[in-house]
Amino acid sequence: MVSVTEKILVQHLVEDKLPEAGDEINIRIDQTLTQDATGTMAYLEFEALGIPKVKTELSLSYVDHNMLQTDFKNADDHDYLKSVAAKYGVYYSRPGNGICHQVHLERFAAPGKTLLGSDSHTPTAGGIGSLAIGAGGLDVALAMGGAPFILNMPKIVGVKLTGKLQSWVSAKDVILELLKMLKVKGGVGKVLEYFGPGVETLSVPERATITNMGAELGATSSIFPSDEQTREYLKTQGREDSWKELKADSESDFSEIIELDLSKIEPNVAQPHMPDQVCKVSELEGQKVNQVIVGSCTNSSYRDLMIVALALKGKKVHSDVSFCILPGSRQVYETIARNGALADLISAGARILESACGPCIGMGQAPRSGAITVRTFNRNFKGRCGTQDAGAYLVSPETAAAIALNSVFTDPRKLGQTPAIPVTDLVVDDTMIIEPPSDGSGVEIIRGPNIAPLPELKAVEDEIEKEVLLKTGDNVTTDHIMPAGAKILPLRSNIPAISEYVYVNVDPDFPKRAKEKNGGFIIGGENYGQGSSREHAAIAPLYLGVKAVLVKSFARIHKANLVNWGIVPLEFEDAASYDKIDQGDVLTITNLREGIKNGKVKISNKSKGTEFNAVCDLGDKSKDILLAGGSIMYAKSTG
Ligand code: MIC
Ligand code: SF4
Repeated sequence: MVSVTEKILVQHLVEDKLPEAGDEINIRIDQTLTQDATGTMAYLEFEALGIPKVKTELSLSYVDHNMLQTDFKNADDHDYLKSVAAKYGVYYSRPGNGICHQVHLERFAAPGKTLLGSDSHTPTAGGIGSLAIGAGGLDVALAMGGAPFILNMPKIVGVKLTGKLQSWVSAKDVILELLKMLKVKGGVGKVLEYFGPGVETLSVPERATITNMGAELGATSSIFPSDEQTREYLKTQGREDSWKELKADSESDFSEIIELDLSKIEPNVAQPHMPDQVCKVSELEGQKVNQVIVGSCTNSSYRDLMIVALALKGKKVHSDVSFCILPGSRQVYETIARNGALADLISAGARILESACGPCIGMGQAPRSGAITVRTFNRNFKGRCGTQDAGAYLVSPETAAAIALNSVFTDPRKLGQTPAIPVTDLVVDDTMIIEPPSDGSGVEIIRGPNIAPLPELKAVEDEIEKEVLLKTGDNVTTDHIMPAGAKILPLRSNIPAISEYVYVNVDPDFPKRAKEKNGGFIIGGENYGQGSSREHAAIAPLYLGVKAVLVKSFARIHKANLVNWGIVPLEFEDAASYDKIDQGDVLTITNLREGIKNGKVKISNKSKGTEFNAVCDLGDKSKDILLAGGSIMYAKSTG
């Protein structure tokens, strides 16, 4: 036992022996978090479990995504979340208190704890030495009910950091460098554990920027050791008592080691439309930019906003740029308001938005047609910003500041001497977090008219003969499958309504066709379902009748979501079979249940007169869950 990851796992494993990479494992979850866009579904599911109170050490419900209140829907959902939290013993972080990952890092995350969150960027808390994993809402609901979380034992990859970052280069450039090396599926089935002498040069918020974007690598989680930097951070939060030291014993047992010399890293930028399309900022030097936004769970800490404020102090944002700022939490917001940095930002011409996800999830600030928009966020998938033909780029706060001043891509090292970030007392005030009553049984749950029942769930059928409804390529994201944005997100608690938007930006006829054909198959390439944890990318296709998804490979969370909702996840045994299927082909599967149990399914392509095999690569418990028709059906059948 050597790594931090293994040390935490050993303390939380339900099994009594340390598993091999790839084995199905069950881990106890200490803390859970939900956010509003996935939370409404997660709490509806929790209610369906019939458990009177959460069984975790700590569960939190954050409201940060569905913040624009253009009609009653989002506000109704906020009240549902508030009442359901009080009833079941969940802390409720009110709208305006900040982005779940930022607030959780500040106020609750702790070294050595396991955290499961219904958001793919939950590993942000790995910056403080917590083993934090993103999952679908149903998995989080089950964990709140005290069930262990099932996952395949990841490989533990060591990332050895040496050296020290240059001036104007920051943590975002580090993770972009890794994305350039490993690409968006490079972390699948792995935990990235950081170690080495470079670690102590990074503060906890900087580490959290790196672990946050491990999600873009597809990693199960990312984690830093807990050291003096961690203790220092916890002290600023008045939580030093949560500190304990956690470090890897030796580097010899990592399954693989990646070395990164921090001093060699230059300012990086991810180009449209994938976070791994990384080049140096200097390579784009001089190209025109229309919009710059600083914020999101990746880059909105006190440190990040201060560096921007200091870079802009006494200067003006270029007149061709729309420049927005979103402080990651009310703590950050109030601290920069009190120390004057907010005034410097306002004076420079920044548009200040509330502490929330906002433009990161297309909830406002969509750029103009054909715009070049530069953001400190983590995802730049096509159309995610709300404007289909905009080109979205991802950068560090330093680079964002340099571009805002010049309206063209600018290497921030041209900004001159790096300003020192003043050490300020952070404003610690938890009054926007509502503690649940010790007995919530009398609390009445408030339900708006936008809350619709879950779709009908059925055990997996033994024979399926259906059409291929859609054939997609590699790296399809959950934003493709189930888009977000200001118009669609308010429908997250209404599956029939949201299902009308499945795949609309890829093929606007998909929902209509799926219903007309009475359901069918989806064919995909590598890394299918990467990105968000949204289980709506499984539930809404299920509602439209999708029975199985057949791909070259899956992203972890989406595959688990398919199982949880009884859609069969299949992978081509021979990737070449992918080329021999077309949209509209009729596929037949007989003995599907037996095939799932054996892990191998024979499929006939009736239209082409061919046959091929697919693999159903799941652990035994996951197979039982799938066969039952998903986790809810499984929970009912096992009492
Ligand atoms: C995202 O960044 O895509 C989201 C919105 O935070 C999602 C969750 C969701 O779809 O609600 C995520 O990353 O899991
Ligand atoms: Fe919110 Fe964006 Fe972070 Fe998702 S990635 S949690 S939308 S800030």
